[in-house]
Amino acid sequence: MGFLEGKKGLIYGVRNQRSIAWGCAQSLAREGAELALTFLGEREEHDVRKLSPELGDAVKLIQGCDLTQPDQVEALHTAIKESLGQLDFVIHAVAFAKKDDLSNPFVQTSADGFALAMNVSAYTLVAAARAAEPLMTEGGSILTLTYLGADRVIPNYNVMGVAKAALESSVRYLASELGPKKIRVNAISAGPVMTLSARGIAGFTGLYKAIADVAPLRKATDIDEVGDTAAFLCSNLSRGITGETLFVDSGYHIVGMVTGNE
Ligand code: IMJ
Repeated sequence: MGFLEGKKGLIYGVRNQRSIAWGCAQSLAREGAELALTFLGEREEHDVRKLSPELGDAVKLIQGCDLTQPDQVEALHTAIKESLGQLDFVIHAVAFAKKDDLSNPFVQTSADGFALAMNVSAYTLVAAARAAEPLMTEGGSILTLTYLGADRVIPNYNVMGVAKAALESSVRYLASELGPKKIRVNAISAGPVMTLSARGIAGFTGLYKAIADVAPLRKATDIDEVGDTAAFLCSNLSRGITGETLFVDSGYHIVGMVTGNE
């Protein structure tokens, strides 16, 4: 019997089979959880509906939801109440910045580009938590995805780094407020993964390969590694952990200097 048997959760951010959210969905389904999945547009709906049968009968609801649209968030939670009844966990794997803002110098970031990245990549966690709270009647676990670029300067990450810093801080404020209701809020800081969100980023392939040379575990991060940690953080096994950012990155973030003799 899986350690998430009887648990019900919502996952935002499955785009295709490479998505980190898909790695999470697979691990959670394997451990016995029932799931609701969301999609953004028509192309995404097609892909999510094609993928979900791979999870057997774990997926109970697939519905469109743009987290920046309050009416869509409300409609989603009405549907979840009908199909799942309650929520034990929510996984937020959502981010967006304008492509130009991930290649131009950071100092050139426009007010619009800054606000867009913040709204989609950080504020949507607050919106997701607010909507989920009334359905988390027996406590719950809220999880988001972040990246080292929140703390350190990573080439081209730019405004996304600022948004991820806001996201990680939001995790702490939400954890503090929702803790008394036995709702935990945490983040996984994943190492670079070859997803749609990473492809086409200038210099990404070089950076991705470099990780395998210098990270303590000498390998790039896979979505199943992130998924298994997500399953742990969504389960009772992690009941003492909240407000935390947990790195799933082969240990890359502890490395202080690389000499070339590794
Ligand atoms: C993204 C940009 C620059 C460097 C990057 C990344 N590195 C990594 C990523 C080193 C690992 C991927 N990442 C952690 C992200 O959070 C990506 C967010 C993202 C990606 C895109 C690409 C397409 C687009 N907008 C985007 N917005 C956010 O138009």
